[in-house]
Amino acid sequence: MTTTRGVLHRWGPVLPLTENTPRLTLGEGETPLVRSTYLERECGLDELWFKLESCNPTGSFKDRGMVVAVARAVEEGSKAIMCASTGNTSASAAAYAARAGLDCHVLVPGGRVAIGKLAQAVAFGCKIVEVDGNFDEALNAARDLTERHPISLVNSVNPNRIAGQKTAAYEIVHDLGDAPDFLAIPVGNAGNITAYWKGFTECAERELATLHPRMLGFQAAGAAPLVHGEIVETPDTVATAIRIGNPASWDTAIAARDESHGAIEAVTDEEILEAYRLLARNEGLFVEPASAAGVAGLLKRHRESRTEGGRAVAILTGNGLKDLDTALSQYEAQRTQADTTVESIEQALGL
Ligand code: AN7
Repeated sequence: MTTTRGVLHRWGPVLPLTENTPRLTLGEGETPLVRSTYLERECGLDELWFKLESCNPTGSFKDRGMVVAVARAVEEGSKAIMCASTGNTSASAAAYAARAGLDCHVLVPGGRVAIGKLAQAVAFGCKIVEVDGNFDEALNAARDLTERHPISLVNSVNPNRIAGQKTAAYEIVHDLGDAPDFLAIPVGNAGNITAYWKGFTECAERELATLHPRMLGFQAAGAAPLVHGEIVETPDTVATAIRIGNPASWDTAIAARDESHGAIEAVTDEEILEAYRLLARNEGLFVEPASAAGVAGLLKRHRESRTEGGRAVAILTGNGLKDLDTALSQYEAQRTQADTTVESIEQALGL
């Protein structure tokens, strides 16, 4: 039996599909929208909801767009796909390529991809090239390579990716009964903020929603080109997923900010890691560092007395299991050893 879940099945009418597009799926989309029990107050909001994009098949939001991009590549007769990636795009591309029987080539910045994401790409059997450069340089190379060879580029410069990712906005509107007042989202290559704004705009046009959310995008302080209005040549942040200095969707991200009367702001690595710990410890939500940037931004705005209540949705873009090095470096102090006697364990636990 084939599954009846998935982005193409549920959102086909709003996607660029034809009757010949294979209905590819790994069960992506329809991710939970979960109300905050703690951070809502800390952020000065009437309601805070988390969209758990970490629940997608490869553990990040990338699957929503990748399923559309790969299905269209198959339809067009493509035999291979390529992407540059800070990790999650490569994991997703590799999974859907494996599913569809395509070759997959990924270019990643050497030494700067979280180990879980690399492990996924390895498991799905794609060809991985670790380039001696950052994401932006790898994306330039991928653009050149896919012009020279019959390989489909599946970065978010491919409009099918944006189309697939916009379905998350439709799901939020469906689940809440309207658009929220604010959408908090981490920003790297800026495809996702572009996609959500497209989705919310369409929902308003189709009269599924009565309002447009204010888009609040957050970049890491060491990789904040959209905040400063200039390319960052050597981006750096603990949130390696968003270590991007020259976002491909620059103009559409700025348009989303301005049309929605929103903002794109920077959060420091310390602020990101604080939100990362609070999400896990106080909400039971283990996300990767980049995914905590949106929540870090909401916390910061409240501390600076720049919030006004209302209903917000924070997009938790990727799973904490992807970046175990960061997790273990944050939590080491809570681990103790004991032998197997009750007394020893009581002592270790302080009982
Ligand atoms: C967890 O995988 O760019 O602003 O190559 O993995 O749409 O780029 C990942 C980005 C946020 C930023 N959260 O989204 C890649 C890549 C997580 C991410 C972002 C990414 P965009």
